Amino acid sequence: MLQRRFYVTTPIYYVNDIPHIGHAYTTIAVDVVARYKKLKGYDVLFLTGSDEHGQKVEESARKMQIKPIELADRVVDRFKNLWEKLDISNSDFIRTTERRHKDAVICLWNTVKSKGDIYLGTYEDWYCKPCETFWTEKQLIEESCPDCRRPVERLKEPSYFFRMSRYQERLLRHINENPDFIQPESKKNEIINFIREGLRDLSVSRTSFSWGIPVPDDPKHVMYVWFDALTNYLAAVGYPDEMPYWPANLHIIGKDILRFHAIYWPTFLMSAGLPLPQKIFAHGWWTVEGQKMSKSIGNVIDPDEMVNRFGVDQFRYFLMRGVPFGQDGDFSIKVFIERTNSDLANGLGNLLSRTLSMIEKYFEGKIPSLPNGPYDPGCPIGTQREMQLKSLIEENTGADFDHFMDKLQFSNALLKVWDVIDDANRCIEDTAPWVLWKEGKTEKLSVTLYTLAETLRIIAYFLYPFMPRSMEEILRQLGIEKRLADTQMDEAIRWGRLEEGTKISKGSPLFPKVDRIP
Ligand code: ME8
Repeated sequence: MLQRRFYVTTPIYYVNDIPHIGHAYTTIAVDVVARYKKLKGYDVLFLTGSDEHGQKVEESARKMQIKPIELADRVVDRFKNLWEKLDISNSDFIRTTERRHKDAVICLWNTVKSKGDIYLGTYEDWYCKPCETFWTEKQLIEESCPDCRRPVERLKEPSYFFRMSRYQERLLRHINENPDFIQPESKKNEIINFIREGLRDLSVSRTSFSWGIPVPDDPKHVMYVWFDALTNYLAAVGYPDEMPYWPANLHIIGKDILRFHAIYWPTFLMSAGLPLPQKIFAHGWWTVEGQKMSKSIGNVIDPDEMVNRFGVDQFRYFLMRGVPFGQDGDFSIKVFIERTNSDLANGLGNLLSRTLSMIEKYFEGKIPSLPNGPYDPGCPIGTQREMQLKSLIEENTGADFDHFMDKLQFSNALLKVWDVIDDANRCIEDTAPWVLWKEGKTEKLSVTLYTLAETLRIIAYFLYPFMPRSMEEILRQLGIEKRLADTQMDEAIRWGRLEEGTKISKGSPLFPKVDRIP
């Protein structure tokens, strides 16, 4: 059977900044989606990469007295190392300085030009160098860039233009006819309003610097970085050759770059006669302890350091659970530690260690058997409490969980799983296995512990996209050899798959409690 494909991307990151929490956030979110879709049986292509051209990179390199490509090489190494450290499962990493990318960009340019959509004119407007963006007088805020509030400069130069205005009505129609195309809803409305104000033709070349892809037949011009950068999504899937993975199912980006993805990109694609991506999702921004994150304030959160201090899954979990995806949020170490302790150390970690300790103590470290009919309402040994937990897991990990994952409501999906974890911990209190042991009620005790162990096994599948390393470890401690990464979940999560007699292998605590800031 042909596997269903799923193509998901991160933005490609600029190489004149070092990786921070913003980069980690987008990339972890895409990793969660990619791992989830893979568990669901999709053939997933997960693309990330680096955006290496442009005036900013050229200038940063000049200041450092190195070539732009040397700067890019260094920063790309840092990104790649970080992705490894964060257990990012990308299938490809595209660099805009690679041949395959440049060829694709040139081809897209020529195609758009052949449609009559590129012409030579003169550009004059306000330009924000740090954002690589032109602004009209009207858009400026207090004479500064409306995005970053830094000073802008007046630029006038010959420039090629893309006839974006031609696509205004078609784009609006597409957005209206495809309600999921731009998400979340509030961001979609911003884009609709922006388009309604009128799309101007877009300047797509520069003559004021040279670090970029030269315009075919007019090498004084290099292409505008966004024309260059956006094309990465096509280049990686083989454009202009056959592209089985195109159109992309999902571009996840930060809210600051939605306009480029939801207006420029679709109009380029329309001009080239290519199908549009299915969904563009813009996530919110993190502030840090209530303040904007910035190098000058010195409050930039370094993901590398977070992993060293607290652990990779603790960091991944917090970013996905802390704030509803799509909204802005505040990053505070105090809240991070509180959540790590409550949800991971006391919640999930405790459930695992208590369950496995009791299996060690009462059943010589082997998964106990299930007597006949333990989950029938009339079971003579009385297992209503265990039945209740089993029903909850079936309810909470069914359609609702999938719905939340498909809508990228990660924190809601996690809440569903935590309902089960909390109930499982309560089930231990309610059934008091230590009393059953003392009273010699072994049959009943085996139902309780089987139910808890099976709950843990199933939970591991649902949390795997978020915390892959720890969930592999849970399965290992439960004595299961198969790796989650190689499994499809729909079959595996059926209740009762955990085999009686499996030898468990308890390890050290999965999520140690954080007593103080390390
Ligand atoms: O924009 N909180 O690259 P970039 C959350 N090269 N997210 C944040 C953040 C914060 N405080 N700060 C930054 C580019 N981000 C282009 C993309 S794609 C064809 C080209 C996010 O390195 C930001 O929203 O500036 C963006 O998604 C990414 O980190 C930074 O991308």
